[in-house]
Amino acid sequence: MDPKQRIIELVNLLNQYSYEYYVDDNPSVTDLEYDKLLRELEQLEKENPQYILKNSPTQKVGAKAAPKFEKIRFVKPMLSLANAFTKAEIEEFHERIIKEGFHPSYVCELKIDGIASSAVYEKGQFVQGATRGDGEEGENITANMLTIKSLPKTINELNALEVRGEVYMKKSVMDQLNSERETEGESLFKNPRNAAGGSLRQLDSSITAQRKLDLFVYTVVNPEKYHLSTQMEAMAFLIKQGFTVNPHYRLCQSIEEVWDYLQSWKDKRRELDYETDGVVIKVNDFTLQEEIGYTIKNPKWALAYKFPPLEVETKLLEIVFSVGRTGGITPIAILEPVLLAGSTVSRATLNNEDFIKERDIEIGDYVVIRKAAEIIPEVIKVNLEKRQNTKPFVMATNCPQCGSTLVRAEGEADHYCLNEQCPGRNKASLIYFASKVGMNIDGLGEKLVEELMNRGFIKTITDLYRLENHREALMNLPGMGEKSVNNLLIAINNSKNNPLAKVITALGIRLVGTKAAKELVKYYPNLSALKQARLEELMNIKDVGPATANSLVGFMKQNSSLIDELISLGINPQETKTAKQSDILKGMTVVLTGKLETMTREEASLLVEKHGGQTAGSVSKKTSLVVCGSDAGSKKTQAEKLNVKIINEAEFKALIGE
Ligand code: 3BA
Repeated sequence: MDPKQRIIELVNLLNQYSYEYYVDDNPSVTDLEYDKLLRELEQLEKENPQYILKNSPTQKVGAKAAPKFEKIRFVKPMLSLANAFTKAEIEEFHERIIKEGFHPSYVCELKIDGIASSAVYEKGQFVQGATRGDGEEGENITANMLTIKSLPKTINELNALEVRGEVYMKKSVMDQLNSERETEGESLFKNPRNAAGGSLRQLDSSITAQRKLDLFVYTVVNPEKYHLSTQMEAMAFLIKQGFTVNPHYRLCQSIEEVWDYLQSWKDKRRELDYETDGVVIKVNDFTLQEEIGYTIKNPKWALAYKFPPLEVETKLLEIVFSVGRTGGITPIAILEPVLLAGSTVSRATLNNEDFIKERDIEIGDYVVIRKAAEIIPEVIKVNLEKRQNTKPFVMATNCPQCGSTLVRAEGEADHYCLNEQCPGRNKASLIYFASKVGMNIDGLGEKLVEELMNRGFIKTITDLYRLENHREALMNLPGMGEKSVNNLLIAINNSKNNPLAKVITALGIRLVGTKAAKELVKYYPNLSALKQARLEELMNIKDVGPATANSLVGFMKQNSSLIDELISLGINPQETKTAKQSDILKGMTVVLTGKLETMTREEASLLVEKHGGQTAGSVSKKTSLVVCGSDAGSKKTQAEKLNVKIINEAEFKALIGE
């Protein structure tokens, strides 16, 4: 291709990727791929300097900052790091320094895969937080940084101080959030870096607070002001001020020692509870750093060594379709088995039809798969250079399990099987029902559910509680002795004692996960009550939006006899802490106003309904009662004028017997 054309193409691609990376926190290519293209561009520009474009990524530091936050111009720009992938590149880096007559010692630090950020202190107080943005201008995220527990809000140093480091999310925290998000039907975080970036760029900092972010600090800006002359001293100073620095930094006297350090972390890094993508190597002495100097973008005294990624290429043999409990269809890649991050992988998700089409993936292609933290492996892209004799992908038109026609609603990415009796859906529902988030039935995993279904012992969840009748036959199943059958039946029987919230979750109602179930049991003491829940009632509950309310009501209507059957089989937990129900407000119209202390307005209005009343938004002659919280305004005045009875929150609670 003509170099001018290719340069334009590369600049556009790289700019798009860096936007995805910095702004969306949702990169579509790997760092490795990005770096490869960047090197190609650098080479072409070197050979054809007349074609260097103004917006080329080689001409600026990083990408543009996102628009939502106030911009902050850094006093000293936040530079970026030159990358190295091989031992030769590390030796080259060292040689260049030696050639200029320097003989440095190096500090090695684990490279935390997070979001580079800055924190400014004045008179010992944290006053400003910012992300790196494009390195010249960052985003003001002070409110969000305040939610980070490991960021000290006050320090002993009273001179103005700016420190820089990496905001990150622990792997364990992301896994916890993802398992919650999964049960709530929300999209999952791809990796801790995306999760940290997305959480840090929330306009509502109460959301950031829920994400439990952390921070490792590694830079003191203007260290001479604090009489610091080396990186080792700077780290000690940071620790003394109460910052968290990553504890695994090490002073190395030679480049061989640096290499040993890198090797020692290559595998060990998997055991850490945070993601690292490499090691940063820095000249220890600050005076020496300045003498070695900078390029436009990078300090010449530092280098980022990147670990080999947790991604591999393998052949896509076939695409099959799996059916989820809500009927969602997921294309699954059947792969030539490969070792990835310590385990053999032969299946990976392809998410949905568009995902495959956008990436131009065909059957027989070589594809790159990735395992991010604990999530199921995912196909991320195709290697078109190796394409040979492939077959195009065709989306299924019928359910692979029951054959019914699949539908894809407008604006949705997923195809659905709508057959309530679909054995595939039933199987997925049963597996979910027995799983840890559901009824937590020990010993009843995917394999056994499948076996029991195939042999006709169970069709739906209620059949589990009748397995007792097949005790003898079960003992004849391959691999099942008397003891394991006993244990299974005991575990199934014990599951009847699960609290109501777990039973609700186990039902696998779309959008009703652990969180919503816990909310629901506050108002509905048992399954029968939940069966009769009304749409308007449900929509008043915190964490239950209109879509969830609709899904729940729809489920109860469709599965009315299933619920009755569960109850008659003894799965009928009672919630004792549920709000009471009465007719005490029957026929009354209640207006709520002002700020309530022990409940939200929504919860109060739900209580009114539970006790037979209805709520209204404004006070009129028809109003029976006004409940006034603090700072009540015009509604209280209006009530006084119309002589409507006014009570406070405590009186309201006494009235309904709470
Ligand atoms: N050290 C990232 N840059 C780092 C100060 C220099 C630097 C990093 C580092 C430039 C890490 C580039 C963005 C930036 C502060 C500029 C580290 C890590 N050192 N340990 C040498 O753990 N990810 N990143 N951050 N200034």
